[in-house]
Amino acid sequence: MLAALISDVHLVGLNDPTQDALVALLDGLDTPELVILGDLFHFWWGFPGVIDAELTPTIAALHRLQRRGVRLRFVPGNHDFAVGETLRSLLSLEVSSRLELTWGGRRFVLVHGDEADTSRGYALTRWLLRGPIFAALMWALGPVRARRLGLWLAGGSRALAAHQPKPWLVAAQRAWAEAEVRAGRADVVVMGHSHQLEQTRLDGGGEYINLGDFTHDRRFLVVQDDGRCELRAV
Ligand SMILES: [Mn+2]
Repeated sequence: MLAALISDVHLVGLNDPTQDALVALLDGLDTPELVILGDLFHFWWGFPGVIDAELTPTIAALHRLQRRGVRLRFVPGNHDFAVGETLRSLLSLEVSSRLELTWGGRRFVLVHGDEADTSRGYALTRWLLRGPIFAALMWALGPVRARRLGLWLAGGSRALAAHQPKPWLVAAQRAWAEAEVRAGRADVVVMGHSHQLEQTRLDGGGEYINLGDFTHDRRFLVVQDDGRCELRAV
């Protein structure tokens, strides 16, 4: 096995059984690489040197992985886009919004998946949340109140439980993957974000995989030595 991939865990806190499941998965992982494709955290705004106490089991588990020699990479999602620097300083992992890797002779393009959402409303939200005004607000609030506001904006854990994949987004993501394959940039495109678990053979020999929603599906992807991809249950 060459790598494990996971996304959309949407960790909330210590009382979240998803965090226990994730830590168990990480501690049992026997791949040389782990790639996290965003929204590992339901909301975390990174403040230098500050670890969100509610998320310490996950950080500790990632640290144990790293000590075992597992290479970690993180593609930020739309819920944890501001935590890359903090993770990088805590874990010295690679942070990138798009990864292009070759495993077993197959070329992989790895993204969070919100780049497929070209709707106006999303573009505006993304622009606002990633802009200097929201950042200034977060800094003014400090870690505790930033967490409270962020989780409220993210919809809390109850909204997450009721979350249904949007059919138009699922279609847009598949089309985005097809375009990458058609342009000759990828043999396999993997993403998350829509929470719609999927593994599809594309016309022209490509493959599209969506990692779904770890909260419900409890799946992760394993890339075998020959580049074959296998969605596994925890
Ligand atoms: Mn997302």
